[in-house]
Amino acid sequence: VDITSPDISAEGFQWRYCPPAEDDPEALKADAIRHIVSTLGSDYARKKKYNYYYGLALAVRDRLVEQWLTTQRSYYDEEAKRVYYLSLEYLPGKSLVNNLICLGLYHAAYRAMADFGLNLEDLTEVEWDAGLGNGGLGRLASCYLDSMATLGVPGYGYGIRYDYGMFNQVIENGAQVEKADNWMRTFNPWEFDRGNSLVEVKFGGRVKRWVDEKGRLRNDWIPEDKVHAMPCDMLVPGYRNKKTINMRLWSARSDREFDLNYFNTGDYVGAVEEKVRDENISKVLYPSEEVIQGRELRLKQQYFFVAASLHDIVRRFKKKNDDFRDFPDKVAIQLNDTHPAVAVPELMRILVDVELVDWETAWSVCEKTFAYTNHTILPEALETWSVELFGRVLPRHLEIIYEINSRFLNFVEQHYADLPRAELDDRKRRLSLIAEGAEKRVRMANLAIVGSHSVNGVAALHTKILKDSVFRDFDELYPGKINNKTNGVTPRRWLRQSNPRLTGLIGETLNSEAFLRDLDLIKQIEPYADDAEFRKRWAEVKRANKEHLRDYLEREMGAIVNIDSLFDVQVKRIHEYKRQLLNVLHVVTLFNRLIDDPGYDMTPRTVLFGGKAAPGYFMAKRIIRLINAVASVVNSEPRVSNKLTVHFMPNYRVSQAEVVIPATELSEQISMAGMEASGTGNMKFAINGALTIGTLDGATIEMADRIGKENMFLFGHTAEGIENLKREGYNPWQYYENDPELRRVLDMISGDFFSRYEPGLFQPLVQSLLSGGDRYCLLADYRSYVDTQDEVARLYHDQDEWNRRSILNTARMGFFSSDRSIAEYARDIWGLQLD
Ligand code: T68
Repeated sequence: VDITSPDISAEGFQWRYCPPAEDDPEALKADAIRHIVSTLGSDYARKKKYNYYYGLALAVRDRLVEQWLTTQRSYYDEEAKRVYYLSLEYLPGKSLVNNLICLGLYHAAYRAMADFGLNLEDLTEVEWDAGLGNGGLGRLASCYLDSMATLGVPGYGYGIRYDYGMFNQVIENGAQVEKADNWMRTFNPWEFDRGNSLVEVKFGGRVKRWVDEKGRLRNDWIPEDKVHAMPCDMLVPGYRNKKTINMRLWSARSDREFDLNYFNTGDYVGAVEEKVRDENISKVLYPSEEVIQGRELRLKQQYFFVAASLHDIVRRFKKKNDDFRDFPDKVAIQLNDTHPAVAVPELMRILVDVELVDWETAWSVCEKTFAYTNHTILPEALETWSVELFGRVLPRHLEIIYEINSRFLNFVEQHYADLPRAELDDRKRRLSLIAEGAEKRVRMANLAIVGSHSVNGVAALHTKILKDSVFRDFDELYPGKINNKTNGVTPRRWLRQSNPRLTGLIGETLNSEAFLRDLDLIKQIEPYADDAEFRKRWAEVKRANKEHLRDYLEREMGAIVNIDSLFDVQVKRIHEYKRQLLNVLHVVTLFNRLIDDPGYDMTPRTVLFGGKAAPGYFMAKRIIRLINAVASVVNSEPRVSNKLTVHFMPNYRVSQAEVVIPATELSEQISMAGMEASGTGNMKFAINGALTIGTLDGATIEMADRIGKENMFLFGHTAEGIENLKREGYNPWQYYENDPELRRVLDMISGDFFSRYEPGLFQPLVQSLLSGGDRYCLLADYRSYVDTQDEVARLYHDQDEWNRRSILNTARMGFFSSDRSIAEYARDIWGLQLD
């Protein structure tokens, strides 16, 4: 490879502007070959991608392990305060390139593979995306681990090693079909299974109460079932800082193998069946974002990983400590949403029942240790469990929750002693950890709030909504407890790895790669927005990324797109509140304009959609069908060809995002204001130079504060505007009747223009917008959206100005690095001093 070549290829930039550090291709080559032979038992003479991917990955892993050991030893010796991130979901995606970059080995590996006649980027096709999460919440957890490692925070991620992660989405006849994600079928080189450090987790049974020899009342949990949790560690390196932390995922292992009774009674098959049932706990990720179904297996998953993790945390604490009052000085536990909230009663159980700490002390330890992050205000996503089910699975924890609640309600009673009785009772009803009603339910959010010293939202608007409405009573009771930590994304993956060309251009211009660890430095490219030569190179990078995506689309789905068209992209989970349907209404509007007036001077557009629908979410699945139906009509209509094409990209996932985002020119962030807690895709696009068309929602608002409204395309009602609209009695029909362009689009969709062979197919969608009341106010924002899209189209004609704004977008995104988020968590919530 000619490293001086002025080419625009990804590698060209990487060679020149990301100076190699530990550049040693020869050592890597030797280690890769050794692993191909000794670990895989394969022949290195056969230049199979498969062998070389694994050989290289294992060679990299050797280096990671070494860093990890030194890092952990030093945290142990320093008795550093540990930060535990408890999350039911992670979305690391692929690891090879990330790990090479973080270790400073990318060039060495590239050259090593080139010497073997292989291309490093091709090898990564062999790697499976680790998709152990649904969407934003899981990907945020992975960005945060990356930032903790990079900032030197002694962090650990705890979660579940699902055998089946997020399903693979295939599109058959325009509809989503789910296929199992069998990621464990092939050997995972990034994982260390620790079969000899199993942790026992109990379920069910009863509580035995007795008085011990010292006269103390004791509560012992006599479980009905036990399952073993096996730790699987995946290492997470920091960026070129020699630090590595880990993500410890638990896998369920039956302990029945050791239960000879079953075999003695001769019921061999019965014994194996029960063993399988136990191991089901970590079998599959629940694929629904934002909607919680109260399934017993889900509660077992939550408790399973919480119990195993707390056991591990307490064990680590006890190695150097014997007084639990010191626990909060040594341990911080962040709860990623309420999914791990059962950690609160579990730590109480360990302290009170097992370690015999008195209740008050134990409770104060809990409060100081835990902190809770909320990710949603959707009412259907606020987790509750029926008391009956909870008590059956976790009898002792239910008792503890009742005790916490009774003490808490006493405190409320005293705190509001001056309030009239009826008002006080109302307040207590709202604050209670138990919702009364036909069926009593445990409110996990209330439990998490009461058991934590910090409750945070994930963007300023979201936090304000938590304080003013969803958790208002708690905000009054505990002033200051609810705080904001605006989300961020890691520039290592979302700039350096996904967009090497842009990274190269910025690196060359600033003559440094320091912006990858301090993203604020990226503002130094701002003056170049007015430099015509720089703008030209900026545009060349975008074009090369578009070509890369074009090739990907052609290869993966046979799609043909016009490289000169505006790449307009909406990729995220399919949900009504995210309003993919509004985007479709715009597409059909453009289609009509082109059909009516073949001479219509339209900016050519390629509209791309991607995202998974929860398998049981009827409306979301119907939206996918509509997108595909519209795509097939639009793409086969000669009168619009070359001006408008639409594609649904199947199986959106981390590795696909890495291809799509750098090639995007227009980022669609069009949720109904007040609904998207933060969004993180919005940040990834803007960092990569896309302009945003969006509502004033989530973190998009804070992006606008920094990028400048004039450099974005903002439209629609604000959160306050939506509130007013609904208060005054929102009537979608009014928009239908008064806007002919809108009416025509809705009539086409309900009138089977896109469903000729399946009459009525899309009526539920139109009905939800009209007779259904349009819960997410698409019609109220339609006109403003379409007009703003027209502005987008006009600006695209002025490529110079477009590129200038694109540069300003990137330059002003420094705040949205997850390093900044993690530094804030460390300072305000975890009580850590960072150097
Ligand atoms: C997302 N939430 C928010 N939830 O929607 C998004 N939920 O605005 C925010 O940027 C992101 O979190 C990070 O803060 C989710 O992704 C889930 O995935 C989920 C999964 C299971 C149950 C409920």
